Amino acid sequence: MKRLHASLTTAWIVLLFSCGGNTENNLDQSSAVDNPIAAPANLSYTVINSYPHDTAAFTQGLEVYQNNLLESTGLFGRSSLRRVDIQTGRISKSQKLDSLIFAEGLTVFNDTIYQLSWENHLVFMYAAKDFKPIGQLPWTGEGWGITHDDNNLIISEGSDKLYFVEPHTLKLKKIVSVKDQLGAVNNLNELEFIDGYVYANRWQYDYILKIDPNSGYVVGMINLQDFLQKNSRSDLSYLKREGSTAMQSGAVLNGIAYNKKEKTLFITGKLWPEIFEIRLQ
Ligand SMILES: [Ca+2]
Repeated sequence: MKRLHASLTTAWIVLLFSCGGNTENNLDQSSAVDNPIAAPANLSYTVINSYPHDTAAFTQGLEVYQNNLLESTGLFGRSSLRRVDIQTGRISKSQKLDSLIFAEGLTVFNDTIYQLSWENHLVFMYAAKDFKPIGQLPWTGEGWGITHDDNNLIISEGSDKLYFVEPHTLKLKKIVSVKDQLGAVNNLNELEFIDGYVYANRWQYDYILKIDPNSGYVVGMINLQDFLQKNSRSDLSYLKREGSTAMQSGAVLNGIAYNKKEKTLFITGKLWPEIFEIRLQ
């Protein structure tokens, strides 16, 4: 067992500076002053474990189901639905998708798996116990991430919007715009619903957002930048040997799964060699 501790002290403003290049966050000071939203709290965490992860898995969706991880992997010709043993990373069940489908996020609602596709405008449904296909539903926009609350599926599409939809029909019930003290927060990706809040990966950023699903305000942020630079980032050197870089390969932080029993989060990234288990403090 690898026990590591990461206590985060990096100020929000430092993160914005280091991320840079995001025009939506480059608002001038007067706009920020007019904006009534408080800056997100920096959420401290402890890394309590790391487990092996298939470096061929372009992780798009991750969720705990009956003591296993369910994972959706993307890319054309490599998209799949998997059941993965948490401790060993062993894939106990895997189903390949048609090579023309680029799979995205995944969630389980009432024992039905919902798996998004990126630009195929389809949501695939399977029985969670055996991956038996149940059907598919049309989705007009792009599919990036998906989770659910007690009544709705919640879908992201790479913008600042969260779509709350009825699970059986995907009928739109409401749209929530996500924002922080500097304005709209776009590129929302993989999602996880935990204790009344939506947690979201943001594409190409090394942090996870905690979003109030009623207001859309970002109320907290798990900054994984320092920790990942020290750990998984260096392990991505295997990509270099294959003539690629993490950025060229799209090997970014993506994948959040809540372990209700232990109140911990499993987090990983596309093509990453590890899944980390963290506990929020
Ligand atoms: Ca998830």
